[in-house]
Amino acid sequence: MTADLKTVYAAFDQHGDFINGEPFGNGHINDTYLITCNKDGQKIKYVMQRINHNIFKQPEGLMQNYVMVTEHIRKKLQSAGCKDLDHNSLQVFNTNDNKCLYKDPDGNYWRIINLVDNAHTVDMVEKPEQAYQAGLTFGKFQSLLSDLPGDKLFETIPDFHNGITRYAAFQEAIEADKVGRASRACTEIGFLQEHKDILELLPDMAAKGLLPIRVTHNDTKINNVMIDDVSGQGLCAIDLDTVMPGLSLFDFGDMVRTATSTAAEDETDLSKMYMDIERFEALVKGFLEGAGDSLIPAEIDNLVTAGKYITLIIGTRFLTDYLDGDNYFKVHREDHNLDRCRTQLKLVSSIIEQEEQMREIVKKYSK
Ligand code: GN1
Ligand code: MG
Repeated sequence: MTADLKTVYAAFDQHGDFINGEPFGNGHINDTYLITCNKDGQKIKYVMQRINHNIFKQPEGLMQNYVMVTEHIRKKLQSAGCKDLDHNSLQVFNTNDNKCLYKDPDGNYWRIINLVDNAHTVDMVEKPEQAYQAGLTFGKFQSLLSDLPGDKLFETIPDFHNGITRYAAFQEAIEADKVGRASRACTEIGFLQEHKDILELLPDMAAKGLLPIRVTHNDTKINNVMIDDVSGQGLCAIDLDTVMPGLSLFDFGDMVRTATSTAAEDETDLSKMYMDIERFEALVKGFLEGAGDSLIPAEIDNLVTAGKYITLIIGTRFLTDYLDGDNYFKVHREDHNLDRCRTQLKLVSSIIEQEEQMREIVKKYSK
């Protein structure tokens, strides 16, 4: 889509004259732009996003969460003595009429947030230290929000990490076979059918009341962590669209998926994709350190399960979207979603193979 970024920007109560805007980041859902402005002779940058309202059906509720969570975090960082809030947290900017969201004449929803300066993201972990930093950052995120009651938050996508409903949608997609692709994905369909029980593990535990409902991020992939350019330290979690009531294990699971894996999510050479045990160790260490005493033993005991659970869910979602004709995730080539599904299934197999060792590591750090 070609949006008139300058006009959208003008709807916000902004600080600086618009210079230009360019596509930014690798998100699969929203359209993200980096806006450069001139403020008193200095160049400043913001992140401007068009929220995909086909997927996030109630952008107002989503933004209520966004503001509540960012303000809560900023207040806590401030009282803990943080000197540079803009470098360590996100902030939502208001429109000229004092709203956190702008609806353009075509019905698109826009927001502007700060760009965390002197920082970057990575799409893949290159060394265990980055897995440690990701774990630490999302662990702290968990702990910073542990006193925010989950019921205050709006559910931006109901049943987002519900393996049972995700599997049902997958079954429907096979039966409908809308675009005639099912025959090209027989192996993957078979794998999912065989491993269906994994998708029931966390819902079963949650239904028994064994796991607390918290405020969780729900999209803790590695490129949603800002990393300081100089120190390499994790600064803050970004992409807060799916922050809502959930299980801490969803967040840890999605980190296992993206911070311990050795290849890109859409790698076609599957021999490159596996769960790296050194990165897993660094991730566990970071997450438990960051979360402090906010986790209960049942959560810690299920960290490994969470890894295979979320990875299988994302694999299921990629395959479902492939079978449906690529309506959900942005794709950049034919069979992109099938390729993505394959890496996830390979990763699930790799986690299953190493489960015992992984459990030993969790034990070592949870003492
Ligand atoms: C989507 O947009 P992005 O890249 O942050 C998706 C996540 C998936 C991820 C897979 C709202 O996240 O759930 O894990 O793609 N977000 C939504 O890369 O569905
Ligand atoms: Mg996202």
